Amino acid sequence: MERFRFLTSGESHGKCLTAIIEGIPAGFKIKTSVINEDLARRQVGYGRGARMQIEKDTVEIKSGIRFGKTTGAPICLEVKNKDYINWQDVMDTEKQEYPTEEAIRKIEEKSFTTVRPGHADWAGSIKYNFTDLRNVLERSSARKTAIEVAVGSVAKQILKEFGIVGFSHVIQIGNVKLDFYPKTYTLIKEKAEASDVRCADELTADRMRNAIDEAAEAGDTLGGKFEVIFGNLPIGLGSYVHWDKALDGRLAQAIMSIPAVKAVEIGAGVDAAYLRGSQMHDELFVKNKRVYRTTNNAGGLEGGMTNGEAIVVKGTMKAIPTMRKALATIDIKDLEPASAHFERSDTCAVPACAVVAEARVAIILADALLSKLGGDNFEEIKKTAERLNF
Ligand code: EPS
Repeated sequence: MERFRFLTSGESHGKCLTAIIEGIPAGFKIKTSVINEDLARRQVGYGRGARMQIEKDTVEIKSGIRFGKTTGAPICLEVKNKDYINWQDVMDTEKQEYPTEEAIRKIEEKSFTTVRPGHADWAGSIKYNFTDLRNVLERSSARKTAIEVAVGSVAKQILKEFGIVGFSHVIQIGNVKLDFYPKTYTLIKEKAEASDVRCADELTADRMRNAIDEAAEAGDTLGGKFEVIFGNLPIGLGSYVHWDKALDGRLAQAIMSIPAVKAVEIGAGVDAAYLRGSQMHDELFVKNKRVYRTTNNAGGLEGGMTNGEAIVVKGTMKAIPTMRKALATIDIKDLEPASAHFERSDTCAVPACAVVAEARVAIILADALLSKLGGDNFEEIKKTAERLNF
């Protein structure tokens, strides 16, 4: 990341999740209420577990913003974990010399040694030399995506100043696929936003909910596919000159590293294998000196650069590995066969994952845009954008 850098910290049941964003120029309007709307969007979703009833994620901006505008200083964001109140003894950051019997009981109750297949438990315990898998669970949990959505919301507010907007929607849950797409992006966005499975077709959404119910009843979990689309991008973000500057590669990394994501596609994606060159490539036409295309199989990216079409990225999320139906596994304390750990979980988190992916795409795009435009303050950057006809 050249311009929009950030780090997060925080455990799933710790006090809070925190992010520090660095590189944001001065003078950008950032609204807390807009960040909170995005946080709420991540929490919605048919099939989510009991934790979402406990949390009502809201952000506190701790620094870097004064009277609603960025100052050019690092921005610190915090989302408190409401559930922490129930975990204070277990997640204590100090060594308790004389913990109460009650505290010892709670710590023991929450420690576990039976690996969840598909989660970070096994490799994490070996890598960090843990005997209590709680240490792996706490940071590997997808809970941390809450603060990432807050960071993404800052990125989206910056992009919006340049007319760049995007959305996400769910195109598959389990074996239920969205076959009927509303005609325009505006319609897809509106319908997905109103749906608790983020699906733009009501009948498909019903079938998705049924699939989630069936999986829940069986103590099982479901994965699926989502799509993120951003439009109105200037041509030439990213580059072909080095592999780490290719915007398609950067977007793939950003989506692939979301917990439980197993595949990323851009434009035609895996279907590109079946398409001949004459079918795959988006021909260019011109009318009144305006260049246009009638297809977008490239998903808005050619040669690792934006080409002026909408960016279309798909992600595939596997079914959540924390599940009621216990899978065969091992116990790390004696390497004996065991049943996997389960406390509570989501049956399906694909709608939430779509919102997280939207945030990740926004962060990469904001970084690419700010890197291209340079400058230290909003007025300066806006002038450059106008000069370049963005
Ligand atoms: C999550 C919070 C977690 C899980 C989920 C994501 O809450 P808890 O562990 O307290 O139930 O609901 O994380 C996972 C399922 C996982 O496997 O990491 C959240 O806020 O998104």
